[in-house]
Formats: sequence, C-alpha cells, structure tokens
Amino acid sequence: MRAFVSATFLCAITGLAALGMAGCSNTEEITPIQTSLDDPAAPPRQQPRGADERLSGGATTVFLTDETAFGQAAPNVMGASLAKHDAGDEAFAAEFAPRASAGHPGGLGPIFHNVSCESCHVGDGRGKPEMANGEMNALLLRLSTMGANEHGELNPVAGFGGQLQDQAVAGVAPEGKFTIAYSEVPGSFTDGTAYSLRAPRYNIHNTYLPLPGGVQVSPRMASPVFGLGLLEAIDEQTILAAADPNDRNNDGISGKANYVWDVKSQKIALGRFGWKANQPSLAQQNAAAFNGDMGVTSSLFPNESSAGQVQAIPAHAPEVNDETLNAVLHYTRTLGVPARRNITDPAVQRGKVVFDAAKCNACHTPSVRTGTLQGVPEVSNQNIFPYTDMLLHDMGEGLADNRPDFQANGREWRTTPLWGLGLTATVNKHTFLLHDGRARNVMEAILWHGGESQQSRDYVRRLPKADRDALLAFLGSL
Ligand code: HEC
Ligand code: HEC
Ligand SMILES: [Ca+2]
Ligand SMILES: [Ca+2]
Ligand SMILES: [Ca+2]
Repeated sequence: MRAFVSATFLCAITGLAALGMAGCSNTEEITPIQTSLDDPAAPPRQQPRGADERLSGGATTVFLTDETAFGQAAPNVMGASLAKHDAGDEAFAAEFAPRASAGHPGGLGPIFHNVSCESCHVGDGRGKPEMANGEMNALLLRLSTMGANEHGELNPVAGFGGQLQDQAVAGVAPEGKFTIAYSEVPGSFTDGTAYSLRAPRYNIHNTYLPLPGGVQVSPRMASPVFGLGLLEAIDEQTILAAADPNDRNNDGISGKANYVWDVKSQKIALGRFGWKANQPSLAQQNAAAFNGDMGVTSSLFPNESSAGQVQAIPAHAPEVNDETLNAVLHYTRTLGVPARRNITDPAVQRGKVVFDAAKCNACHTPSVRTGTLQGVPEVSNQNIFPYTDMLLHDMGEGLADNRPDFQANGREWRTTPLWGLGLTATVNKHTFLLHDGRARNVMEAILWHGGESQQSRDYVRRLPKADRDALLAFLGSL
C-alpha cells in the first residue's frame, strides 16, 4: 500500500520553507552541535542544518498513523523500484510450507521458528515474547559455546548450531522448546512513586538431544524492519566518527563498533543490524533469517540450518532464488519511516529538553545525513532522525545476556533506533520493548538502562512526574 501524502506535499501545506526551515529540500549544510549540555569536550555530532525533524525518514517519510504505518513503501519509491518493492512485500508476507503449493513457496524446515518473515515482524514492526498461539516464535534464542572461529564467529553448540529452532515439519523433532519465568524487581522513583520491573529467566526443555553444559543463550525479539535502508546508507566513517571505545572524552559513554563476518565478501565488516549489530548488511541479515528462522536455504546460505543435526539433508538447490532474495532486500531497504506527530505540543517540546538533559541523545543520536547506498537513490543523501548512533554500549548487568557476539561483549547492545516508537501500540497492539521484550512499556525500558546509560536512568528516576510524563510524550511523538 502506498502512502497518500508525499513529503513535498506536506511541505507545501505547512509552509515550512516560508518559516525559514528549509527541511523540505535536503540541504548539504551541516552545523556541529554539542553531544551534551554540560560537556564541551564531547565529540561534535553533525546535525544537518534546517533538517525538518518531522520528516523522520527525510524524503522516505510516510504520513499514516494507523496499523499500516510501518508497512508503507517510501513515497519516493516509484516505477520499477516500486514493482520490486511489491514483489519483496509478497515474499515477506508469504507463508512458506515444506513443499510448494498454491500461494505457499516451498522449503520450510525441517526445523524452523516461524513460517513467514511477517509472522515475526508483525506489520513490519516487532513481535512479542509470547505470540497469540502461546508459542515463543517471535522470540528466538541464540546459542553458543565458549570460543570463536578465526572470523570471530562464536562456536556453535554441537547438535544445536547457533540458534534453538523450536518448530519442525511433520516427522521431525524440534530442537527444543523454552519457557520464560519472570520475577518482579521492585523499585521507586525519587519522589516515592513505586514501579516494578520484570526480569526474565529462560528454561529450555524437551530438547531432542541433551543440551551440553556451558551453553550461552541470548534471547532476541523480532525488531521493526522499516527505515533500514537509510541505516544501511549511513557512511561507515559517520558511524565510526562517533565511536569512543575508550571513553577518551570521559563522559561515561563509550560507543564501540562491532566487526562481523561478511559471508559474501569473505571479509570482516562493520556490523549494523541485529540487537548486537551482529550482521553487516541487510542482504546477509535477510538470507540468515530465511535460513535460521524459516529453514529456507539460498545461494548465500546453501546448507539447511539442521545440517548435521536432526537428520541428514541431501544436497539440494537453494530454496529461495536470488531474484526473490533481491526483491526482499529491496523491500527491507525501501519501507518508509513514519513522520513525527504532535511536535508543537508543549509536553512534547518539554520532553525533548528532558531527553537531551538526561543525555539520552549521547547514544540515541537524533539525526544524521545518509551517504549513498548503491542502486537505492531513494534512501541516499537523506536527512534522517533515527535516534541511534548504530554503536554498541555497555548496558549493565541487568540487561546482560553474558553471550558475546563478534566484538560485542555480554553486556553490550546496539543503540536501538527510536523512530516510530510511539506507533508501536497502534501497529503491534503491545508495547513490549528491549531485546527480549521484558519491558512492558517505555518507562520500564528506560528504567532497565544501566552501565553507560546508568546516569541517564538515574536522571529520570530523580525527575518529578510532570517531567517524566513530558519525556514519555516526546518519545510517543517519535
Ligand atoms: C522467528 C521470528 C523471525 C522470523 C521468521 C524472521 N525474523 Fe527477522 N528478526 C528476528 C529477530 C529475533 C531479529 C533480531 C536478530 C538478532 O539480533 O540477532 C530479527 C532481525 C531482522 C532484521 C534486522 C533489524 C534491525 O533493526 O537490525 C531484518 C532486516 C530482518 N530480521 C528481516 C527478516 C526477513 C527478511 C525475514 C524473512 C526471510 C525475517 N526477518 C524472518 C526474528 C524473525
Ligand atoms: C549509553 C547509551 C544509551 C543511553 C545514554 C540511553 N540509551 Fe536507550 N538504549 C540503548 C541501548 C543499547 C538500547 C538497547 C538495549 C536492549 O534492548 O537491551 C536502548 C533501548 C532503549 C529503548 C527501547 C527501544 C526498543 O525498541 O526496544 C528506549 C525506549 C530507550 N532506549 C530510551 C532511552 C531514553 C529515554 C534515554 C535517556 C533517559 C536513553 N534511552 C538513554 C542505549 C542508550
Ligand atoms: Ca528447507
Ligand atoms: Ca539450531
Ligand atoms: Ca565518551
């Protein structure tokens, strides 16, 4: 489905240009801004001058606010590009089956998590810890044992590989099932208002083989998939310029890049996607999802995820062809980003000041200008507002999975983009947040922040209720 209102049209009706906010055309000018209010030594972040913060995705911004808000082709995607996006859309939604039949591409399994991309990335948004059918199939468990190979890739668990597939086709045993037990952790704001956070514990059971000892487990929720082409289009140097792995400026924030294995180029590459920036590109992320999450092989990952495990799979042709893979790639690159809402609301404006004062912006970098993504002019050279630096941060013991992932250690996670956050409830009918969906709402997500972000969390805990509400109003407008 297309967005109804184009960015240019929005500019025309709001007359932003007349107000001197040249946000309607992407300008080349940039002004350095301070990272934080009281730390002049912080590395300068580049904010595109005159970029209109309402247009979260630049010219890819869409203006729908209903449950289809995350699933729109960017309005500047047209012609052959749109046809390819639509083909990718179809494959993203298609329910795979073990054997192809009308409307169902074949290749599912033998072991898998779910039958389509969309069944986890509901409405191109996020899954939730437990789906309606009671299964955990939008939350997956990554597995590893100690040590890594020469590329930095973690050692798989014998008989289980790098992921616990909890579904299987008829006649095959799933690798195992798991349940989550939550314990409530009470706390309170400085003003005395009580809150409670829920800490998850995972219990893997019914495994088809005994699970060896010493297995490291990392739970991961299906994350939103819009705006990702823009994130892929950010120049590597732009991301690296904000990294400060040894915290040389002493602000307590030490963003670090992940370096991961790029299967196609057979080289180490900057990690961008996944909760620990564990995938270098959308092409590889998508093909890995087909393989690991659905049991569907491709030219990039020709071996079944069950190879050497459940049953011997004879060599076979890739189950999803390159044309479909390329269409899905284009789809995940060209979904538009929802526009900001209510930005003139006084609470939203107050909340933005609080967001900066709490130094949320030290990691959730509001804006950046994309570089060039070859073959995708729609996402290239855009002023965008993703609220992420794309870097890894130590988030403390509370959020730690204690499982490294390439250069990321067991406490580090990639700063989650916050664009579209306020539409989560509308699109996904829930507000479970963070890498494992443990936070039941935005405030709980903030209260889980520790490690490098402890100072931000403590700042929020000390705020009076009106300012906490303002912060939530601001985040709700993203
Ligand atoms: C079983 C549920 C599930 C299925 C099915 C699934 N995904 Fe995902 N997806 C996830 C999870 C979980 C993550 C986070 C992975 C990680 O951090 O390692 C993710 C991450 C992604 C990301 C990166 C998002 C980001 O912000 O970094 C993309 C892109 C993606 N998936 C695309 C796809 C495509 C395309 C398909 C279908 C071929 C698919 N997914 C199928 C669960 C799923
Ligand atoms: C040190 C860097 C850092 C700072 C500072 C920081 N965050 Fe985060 N934020 C992260 C990382 C990393 C995650 C992902 C953590 C996870 O999923 O376990 C995250 C996750 C979130 C999420 C959940 C998003 C989602 O989709 O699941 C919200 C909401 C959020 N942050 C808001 C804030 C606010 C508001 C502040 C300021 C009070 C803040 N953050 C300060 C790094 C930071
Ligand atoms: Ca298969
Ligand atoms: Ca497995
Ligand atoms: Ca620093």
